[in-house]
Amino acid sequence: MEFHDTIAAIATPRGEGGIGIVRVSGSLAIPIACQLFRSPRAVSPAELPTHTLTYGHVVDTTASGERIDEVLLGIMRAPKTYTAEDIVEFNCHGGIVPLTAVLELVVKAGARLAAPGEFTKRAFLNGRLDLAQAEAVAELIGSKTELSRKIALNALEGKLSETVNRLSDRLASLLAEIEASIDFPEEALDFMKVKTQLQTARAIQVDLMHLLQTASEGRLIKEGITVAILGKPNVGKSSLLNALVQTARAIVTDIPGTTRDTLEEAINLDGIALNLIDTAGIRQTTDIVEQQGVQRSKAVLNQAEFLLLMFDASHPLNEADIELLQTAKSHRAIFILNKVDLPVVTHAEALRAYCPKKRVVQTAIPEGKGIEALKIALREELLGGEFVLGESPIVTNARHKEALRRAYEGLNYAIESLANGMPPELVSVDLHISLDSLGDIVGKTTTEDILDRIFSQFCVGK
Ligand SMILES: Nc1nc2c(ncn2[C@@H]2O[C@H](COP(=O)(O)OP(=O)(O)OP(=O)(O)O)[C@@H](O)[C@H]2O)c(=O)[nH]1
Ligand SMILES: [Mg+2]
Repeated sequence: MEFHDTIAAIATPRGEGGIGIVRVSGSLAIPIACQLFRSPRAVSPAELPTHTLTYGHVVDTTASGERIDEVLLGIMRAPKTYTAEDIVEFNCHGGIVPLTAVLELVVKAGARLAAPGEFTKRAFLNGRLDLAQAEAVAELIGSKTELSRKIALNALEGKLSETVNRLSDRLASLLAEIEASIDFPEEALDFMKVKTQLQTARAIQVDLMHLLQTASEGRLIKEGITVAILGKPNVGKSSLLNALVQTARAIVTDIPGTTRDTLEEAINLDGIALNLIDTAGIRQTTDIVEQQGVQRSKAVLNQAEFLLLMFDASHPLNEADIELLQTAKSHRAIFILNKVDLPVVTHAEALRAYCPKKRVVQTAIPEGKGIEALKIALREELLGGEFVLGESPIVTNARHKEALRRAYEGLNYAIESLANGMPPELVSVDLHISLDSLGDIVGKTTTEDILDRIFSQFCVGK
């Protein structure tokens, strides 16, 4: 097998830190430690118990015998290690010079530099993690919010793989049953039997659909979403941005046309990364700078994934308001009726008359009124009402989504064929496609180049 050589890398980020780790995995890991490590008690790493840390020095035994760094040596013997191979970790001082010096000695002693993600790839090839779990390692490292961390950890612990494997098992038994009737053609004509198979296939399809549907929430949690605040001048857009980011980020004045350019700020809404955009108030204007701002607002209107459309309760709706209300129909949006602390001229009903289905949240920003309600409404709109992160897995990875989609499609064809009394050979072909696609997620049927592509996106040392 290709991975019988010993690999090494600096496993901590480049830069200065309290400690930095040179990680070595493979059959030479412990012999290399024996060659380079000296402890005051003169114990050889070969004699050290597994999963222990030992104080000592890394010494350049090839040349002067010079001490290179003062370290703690971590010894972890196979198979209960990250890669399921012998691992040693030199916990050095966290600077690039000592770390590189130690790494060079390790390489001189017989290890080779690890490619990005190669430790995790070994964990996968040695059967310690399946592919979905291995990918969760990268997602955990890259997670930007608490929620994405939880979902990644969930997947790393195998929750997604379990669900996928259960679906695979059900598909495989159905497939076995259908293939059995290839050899016994009279069974394919057994109407009751086909009916039961059809029911089984449909039940699997429903569960597959549920898992696939989590992908839109998954993408949202992983990548975040762009939310734009739009409205006529002076309705309170910048005040809202400031209230949501909890700092005086945007300039607020009572002069209409204060905001001239779009302004972006990232916030974390209960685990969803929001990229909030404040825009220039939309109106007809002769001011050249403001005209450009209005152009940008209109571009944002078309690009943002979600809109917060603001209206002023203390004024009647004007032309700009009505234009916004009309464009809102084709966008995901919440209406905000602001300034309800002033005598109210425009009521929520007036907004609903244009878009009966959109939510209306009433706010008085200087008093903080309605801000919490808006956050709740936004979370519900983005994630769907009853979203709670429970035990069930969420699909956050585009590759998994695509594989699930193929699995769903294959099953769908199989169901059509079954329903139309097609021969079992035909049904079987589509079921195989579906089953293989599920296998791709956990890496049962994944090709070498796809594996390479997945692991090359990891950082070196992981
Ligand atoms: N009474 C009251 N005044 C508000 C409220 N929200 C904002 N204001 C005031 O309305 C004025 C305009 O607020 P901004 O946040 O600058 O409005 P804007 O929509 O960003 O305006 P432009 O940038 O000009 O498009 C300021 O004087 C705010 O203090 C509210 O809920 N009630
Ligand atoms: Mg503004």
